[in-house]
Amino acid sequence: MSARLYVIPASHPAIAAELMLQQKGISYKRTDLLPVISKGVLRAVGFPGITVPALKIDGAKVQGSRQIARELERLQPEPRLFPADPERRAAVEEAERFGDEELQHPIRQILWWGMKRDHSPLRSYSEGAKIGIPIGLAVKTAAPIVALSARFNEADDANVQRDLASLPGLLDRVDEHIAKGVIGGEQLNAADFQIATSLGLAMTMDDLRPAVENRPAGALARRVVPAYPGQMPPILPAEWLAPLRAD
Ligand SMILES: N[C@@H](CCC(=O)N[C@@H](CS)C(=O)NCC(=O)O)C(=O)O
Repeated sequence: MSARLYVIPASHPAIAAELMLQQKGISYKRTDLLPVISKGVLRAVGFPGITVPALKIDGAKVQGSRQIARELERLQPEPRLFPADPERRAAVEEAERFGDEELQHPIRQILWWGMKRDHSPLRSYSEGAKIGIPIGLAVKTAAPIVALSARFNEADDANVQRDLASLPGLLDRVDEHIAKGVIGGEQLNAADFQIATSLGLAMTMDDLRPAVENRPAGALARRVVPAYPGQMPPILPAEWLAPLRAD
């Protein structure tokens, strides 16, 4: 099987796709892309959409972390990413949907808001990436990329304050999925990868880590992505973090 995964370094759904390839034991090559520039590259290599993860596998082009999970399961059924039992599969698919549609984006918006205030953490998120230019140069010239990414992801004050207010509820739902055994079981499934990578990215941010690390959600993230790249020092206004402290 020949596979090439297109990622943006430290992108949470891209790390989810990479971990799923690894769980399946499928060898792959990785192309690291800078945000914004990624959109043009993905189009140039023939993907219909503009986001990572994007996977070329045996001539097929698959984009989106959930679509990639299904294509990997189709191409190589074992070890399974989705349970065989229909009821358990439905629960995993619902948890995966929650991870993709509800948890993933708030974390992304908070990160870009922070990057907009201070670009310097970008270097830590790009650790080990091969983006075609030295990381130091990329960081020095990152201002327009960060500004465009923040705008593309609507990482404005109002949205980020709303994200922070919703975060305790989202974390409770993760813990409920763990308590029910939908995620966090012996064998990791597609929802584990989808959810734990968002939690892993959240825990790279000093402002968010205390709200995540000491609960089942935090333990799941450490298990699935023990070395998530990146570190963002405290940057959010203290009053915006009140919903997290009250939890
Ligand atoms: N829900 C999609 C989201 C993909 C997505 O938004 N990816 C971001 C990176 S985390 C992206 O490619 N953004 C384009 C950019 O930043 O230029 C998935 O799970 O695949």
